[in-house]
Amino acid sequence: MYFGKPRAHTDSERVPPNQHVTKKFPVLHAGSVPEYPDLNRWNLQVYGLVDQPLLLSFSDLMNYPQTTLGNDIHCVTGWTRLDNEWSGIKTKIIAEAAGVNERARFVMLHAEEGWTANVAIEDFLQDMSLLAHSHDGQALTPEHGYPLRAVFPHLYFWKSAKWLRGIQFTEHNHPGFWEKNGYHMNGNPWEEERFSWD
Ligand SMILES: Nc1nc2c(c(=O)[nH]1)N[C@H]1C(S)=C(S)[C@@H](COP(=O)(O)O)O[C@H]1N2
Ligand SMILES: [Mo]
Repeated sequence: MYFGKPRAHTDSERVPPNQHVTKKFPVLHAGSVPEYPDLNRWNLQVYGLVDQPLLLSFSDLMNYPQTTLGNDIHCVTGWTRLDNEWSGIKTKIIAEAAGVNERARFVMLHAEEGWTANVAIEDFLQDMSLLAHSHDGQALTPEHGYPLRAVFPHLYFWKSAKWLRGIQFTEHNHPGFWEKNGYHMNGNPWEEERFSWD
């Protein structure tokens, strides 16, 4: 037997149960990849239980303080991609700008083609949660959500809506697209909240 090989240093404590690490960046979504020939016609709507609904252009967003954060992506289908770098605006900055009402307990993320994902307000406001326009130093590619996607590092990646167009603050928890199809309302990878019956 050969004992000389040092034990591999792993990132296993960063990998949630039943996930495997990949270096690839798979593309996963329902529907088609939207095209934006003119970014001036893109906007982001912030509405629902807020004092000041917002209609933000891309340059409005870029005028908010910018943050770059590292995180790990955990897809519910089983892959984990470590050490992603995202740049964008912290979600809590947008929530503050809109003056979120204290009755708001949930957030519905609205993407192109009516795709939605729901998150609890604590998850939305978490310090690491971002509205990201860049990944690993480059503008998002069309497949990965150009021009703007949500990033919730502590939840399964399906909650991280690509092609984000609306943020709606609500009192009650409504299921989004995958949640209506059996995915979990919360989606915490450390608790393996994959499906509604988990
Ligand atoms: N608008 C939109 N966002 C979406 C989805 C989608 O179908 N539509 N799929 C989600 C799922 S299931 C995953 S795993 C991630 C995949 O992101 P990626 O393609 O950048 O890896 O996007 C999430 N965001
Ligand atoms: Mo996914």
